[in-house]
Amino acid sequence: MREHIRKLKVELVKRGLDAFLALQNTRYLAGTTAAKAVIVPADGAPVLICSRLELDQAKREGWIRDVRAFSRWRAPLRPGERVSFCEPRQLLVDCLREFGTRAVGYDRGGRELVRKLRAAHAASYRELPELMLKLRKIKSKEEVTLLQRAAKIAMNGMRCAAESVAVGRTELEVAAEAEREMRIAGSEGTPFSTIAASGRNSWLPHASATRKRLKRGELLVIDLGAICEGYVSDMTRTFALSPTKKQLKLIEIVKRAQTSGIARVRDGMKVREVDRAARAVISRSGYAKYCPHGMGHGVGTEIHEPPGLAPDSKDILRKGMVITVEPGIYVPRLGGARWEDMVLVTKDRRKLLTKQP
Ligand SMILES: [Mn+2]
Repeated sequence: MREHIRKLKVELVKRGLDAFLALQNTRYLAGTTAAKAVIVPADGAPVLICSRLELDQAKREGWIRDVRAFSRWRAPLRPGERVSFCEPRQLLVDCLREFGTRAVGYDRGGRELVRKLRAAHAASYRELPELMLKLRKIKSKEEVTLLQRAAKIAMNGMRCAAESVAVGRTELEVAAEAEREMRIAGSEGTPFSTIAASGRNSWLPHASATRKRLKRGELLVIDLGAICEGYVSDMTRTFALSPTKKQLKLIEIVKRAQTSGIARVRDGMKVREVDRAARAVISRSGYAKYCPHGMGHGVGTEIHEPPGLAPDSKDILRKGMVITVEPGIYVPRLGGARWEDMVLVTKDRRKLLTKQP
């Protein structure tokens, strides 16, 4: 995915910057979690900065060839091991000087560091938190493949969770069954704490699993995801244990809302139209006041990425975006219900990466 660096270089030239300092989007640019920082010159080869501890990992996993390691203290080195004994900041300054940079962009979180860099290397530094997010919104073929793999694993996890749902089991047991399956299927971890929220927990949209046992007459929201080479998936289903008609109705509404939202997903569509279409179904059924969140979000190396699906979204869906559509209704005492799938925007419409069972 060296094309991530190519894409960034194009943006740098457009904005008249001669380098970008990434402190947050390091995995996206370098292909490894070992990078502490990545410097991408508009013209020239990128540099990966890492601690000595992670030098081998950075070289093995990443695609950036120029890897520079730091160690804050002096220590004996292995034959051939090249390490600068200094603060990481010093390595950054050396690189910026080497490139002769005069206009540097950087991503979120670098303010304090940049204040110090500025004192050591005079240049104009511009915080550009949106730049990397903008690049990340459109997924490459390779990224889609990884997201698809993560999505498939999530579907398997969900199937296992569904099979383990029974009165008397704890939420944690159900979550564990799903996670075990996903681990064995190749997931590197979970992008968030697996949610298995039953009864009174089900109407808390972000409750995670507890030791609470599942009981009759409860709704159970299971929200889970997998990670494949850093790319994550996200999927939610709602189960019912001897439900009332009203509870079943709740599930039916979120499913219908989701179908309505997904039907709007295509290249060129306003993101807020997808939100509106899903939300309208909930409003028509009288549950608008129990619907506190957006109808979905982008997914990539992070679980929540732009574009966010909300009534005030400014984004337009573009081919290559991967989003979730996840209407939810949370009614105290009755129960919570949410239905979530991942959708890829394609040239002609859409493709579901997770599917309705
Ligand atoms: Mn989600």
